[in-house]
Amino acid sequence: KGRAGDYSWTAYYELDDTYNWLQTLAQQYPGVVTLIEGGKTYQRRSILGVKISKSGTQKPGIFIEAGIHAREWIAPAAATYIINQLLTSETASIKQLAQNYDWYIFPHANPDGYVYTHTTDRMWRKTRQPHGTCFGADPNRNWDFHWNEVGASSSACSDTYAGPSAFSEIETLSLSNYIASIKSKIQLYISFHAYSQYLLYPYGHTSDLPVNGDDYKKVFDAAIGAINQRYGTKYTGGNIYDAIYPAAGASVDWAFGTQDVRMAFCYELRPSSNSILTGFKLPAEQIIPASEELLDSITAMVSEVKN
Ligand code: ING
Ligand code: ZN
Repeated sequence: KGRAGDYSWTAYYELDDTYNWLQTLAQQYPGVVTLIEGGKTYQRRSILGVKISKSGTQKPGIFIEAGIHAREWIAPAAATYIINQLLTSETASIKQLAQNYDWYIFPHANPDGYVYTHTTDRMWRKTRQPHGTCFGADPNRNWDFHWNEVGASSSACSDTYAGPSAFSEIETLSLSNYIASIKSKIQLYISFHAYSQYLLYPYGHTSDLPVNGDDYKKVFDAAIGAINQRYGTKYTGGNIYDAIYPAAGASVDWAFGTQDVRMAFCYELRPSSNSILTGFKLPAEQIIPASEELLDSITAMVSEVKN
C-alpha cells in the first residue's frame, strides 16, 4: 500500500495514493485516459477524475461520482476498480463497455472529508468548510434542485445539514459546473454510496415518480437482478423518497431534474442494512467482490438503458 506502482483492491487507500495512481494512468494510456478536474475543495485540494475514451469519436457518456460522503470508503474503492477494469479487462462485455461509451469518473467528490476520515474522524460524512462553530454541509443535500425542502437539516452541526444555501459548498458548486459543461454528452449518471445494498432513483423530494418511471423500473429490475447473479448479494430499493427516506438536494436528483441526463441512479453498496457491525467499515477483502457484482450490475444497467 502507498505507491501508485502497487495499487490494488485489497486495501483502502489514502487520497494521495489514488490521485498518484490516476496520474500514472494518464501517462500509461495516452489518448485514452485524460485527467479531468471538477474544481477545488474548501481546503484547495483538487477534485480529480478521469475521462476514459477509447477512440477519438464522441460516444454516449456515463458519469460516475463516488465518495461524496467521506466515510463511505467502499465507494471510491469501487470507482477505481471500475476504472481499472475498463482499461485492462479481457472480458468481452467489459471491453464493449469501454469501447462504446465515454466514461467520466470521479472517485473522490469530497476529498477534504475523505482525508479527515483518515487523519481524525473515521465517521465523518460532510465537507469541511466551517459554518459557525460547526464544520461542513452534507454534499448530498446541497445541490440546487428542491434544495432543503425535505429530509435535510438547517442546523449546521447536523450530519444532513443542507448548507446555508444551495451550492454553498465549493465541491458541489464546482462539480456541478463541470457536469453542466458536458451535460449534452451524458446519458447516464451514477452515484456510489454505502451502505445498505439499495439501488435508488429519483426523486428524493417527492414520492411522485419521474415521467419515465416505467423505464426506470425496467432498468432497476435488470440492474438488481444482475448484481445478484455472481455471489447472491441481495439489493432492493426503488425511488428514493419511498425506498429509503425523503431527501432533497441530492446529486442524482439535480442531474436528472436539471441536466437532461436520461437516467440517474444511486447505489448504496455493501454491507446490507442489518450489518451494523461493519457498516461503513466494510472489510477490505470485500472490495473486489463488491466491485465485481457492481460492475455486473452496471453492465446490465447500461444495456437496458440503451433499449
Ligand atoms: N445515503 C444517501 C443519503 O444521501 C440517498 C441516500 C441517495 C439520498 C440518493 C438521496 C439521494 O442519505 C447515504 N448512506 O448516504
Ligand atoms: Zn452516502
